[in-house]
Amino acid sequence: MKTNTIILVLLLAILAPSCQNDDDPIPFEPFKDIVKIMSSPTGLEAYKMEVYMNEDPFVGFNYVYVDIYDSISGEKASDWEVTYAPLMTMMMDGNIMKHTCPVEQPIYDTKLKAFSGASVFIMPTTDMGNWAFEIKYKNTHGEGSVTVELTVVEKSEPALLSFLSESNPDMKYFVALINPATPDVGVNEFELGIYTKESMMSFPAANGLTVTIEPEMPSMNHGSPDNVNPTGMGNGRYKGSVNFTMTGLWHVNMIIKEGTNMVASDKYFVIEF
Ligand SMILES: [Cu+2]
Repeated sequence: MKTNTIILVLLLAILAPSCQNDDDPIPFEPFKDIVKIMSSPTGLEAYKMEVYMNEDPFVGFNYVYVDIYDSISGEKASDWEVTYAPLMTMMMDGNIMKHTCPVEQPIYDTKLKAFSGASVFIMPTTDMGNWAFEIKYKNTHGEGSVTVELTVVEKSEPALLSFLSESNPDMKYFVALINPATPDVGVNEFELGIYTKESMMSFPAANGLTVTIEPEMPSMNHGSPDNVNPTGMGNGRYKGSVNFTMTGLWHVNMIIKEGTNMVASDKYFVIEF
């Protein structure tokens, strides 16, 4: 009996490589190199939750995908209400302090067949502070949450800039580089996420800003033609394009204004490929 089962499983694996196994009944593979962060029962009936990211969590804009499905029938919980609540607990001057970070609340993506949102981690995990990523869910049967501890690392070239507005020193801004995620020679999509800090628990998206970009190759003292300034798309996102005429180390200089007020005139992302 057991041998038959093993043979059957092997046969299924050979005949249908994408066939599901008991451990992972609904493979979620929207991207090639996606990272599975965790898998957990939700506590509601047979529903299981799986959390995925494009790469290990880093300081900057991280897409976070949540797949919730009935582990018996395979049915997706597409109509559930899902919210993300990241929280850092850190020691500061001998006191315990808690804060969140900018978040794009997830919506169900019918193409991915999973909830898709984002978390903009503003600090790395250290000995003095750690991130707990809580995923709250609600459906007609009840509600609850699953929390996953995340180790957030700083990238070698920062993917997030934080600074005070040049015209308003009470206003803190966070600018995340979303794209190009994989830069290449030629025209690349250039996308930013811009947020402010209202309080330790509120980091709203900053819409209505004017962003001007100018790429520069500092080692060779040249720029590039045909760049398109990013324009607001809502949710604090700004999309344009940047033209890298050769490989190497580039600075993408930015001027950010709110109306006539200067927010930043000397900030840039370093992109090397
Ligand atoms: Cu912190």
